[in-house]
Amino acid sequence: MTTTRIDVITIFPDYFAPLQLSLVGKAMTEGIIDIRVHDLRDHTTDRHRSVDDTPYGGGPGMLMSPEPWGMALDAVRSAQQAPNQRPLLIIPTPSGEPLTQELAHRWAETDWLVFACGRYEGIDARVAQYYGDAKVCPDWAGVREVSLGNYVLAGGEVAALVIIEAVSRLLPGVVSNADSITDDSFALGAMADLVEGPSFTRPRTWRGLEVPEVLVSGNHERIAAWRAEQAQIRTQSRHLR
Ligand code: JCH
Repeated sequence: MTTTRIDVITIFPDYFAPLQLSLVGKAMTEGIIDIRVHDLRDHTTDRHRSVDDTPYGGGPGMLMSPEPWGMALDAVRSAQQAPNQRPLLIIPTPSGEPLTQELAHRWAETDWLVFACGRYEGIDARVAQYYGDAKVCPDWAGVREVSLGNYVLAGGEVAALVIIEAVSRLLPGVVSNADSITDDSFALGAMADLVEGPSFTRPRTWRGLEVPEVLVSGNHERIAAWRAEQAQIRTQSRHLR
């Protein structure tokens, strides 16, 4: 078993405290993942430890300067003992490729992920350009600019947390075997165009509401057919497909 290495660069390292909890925290304790969080400001050179500047061409807000990012990313890359490993740089941004379960599966197969979490209005575009150029950066596996959806967050930290959680639960040994079988045979193929219907546990009657009779019938063919039908109904009512 090879440990998945994840580096996170941010001006808010405290954002990543919840990674110690629950599923991801346990995976770290067990050595399945190794997450290191770095403060971008440790890679500034000026007295005020500044990381932002005004955008060329004008416009509202500030951008993150490329210099601290270059220093921080190079430091993360060269700190790794295994020089044959190449990190994949993931940059959350509202203009990126939408995160999907397929991407989560692909990145769960990757042994080293580096997250660059921007703030303000994002990071100077040359950072993605530079680390994505295999001619200039042959010791990197490339750059992926990723979006969680069409809404604007205050920075890349929450997006990185979401991606880390989606990837971590796919690593061998993180969730129970029964769960991972469901995920592999069902979620990957089906999730793109079908959501699950409702599910129920005890008690059979709760505040006057009954669990559908079919689910307690013991007839597994009827149950499967009912679930497929409910999935269709919910998928259509949510304006998917
Ligand atoms: C981010 C911001 C105004 C960016 C800074 C870095 C990702 N799906 C998703 N929504 N929002 C993000 C995201 C990721 C990284 C950063 N911001 C804030 C604010 C902008 O206008 C161009 C861009 C937001």
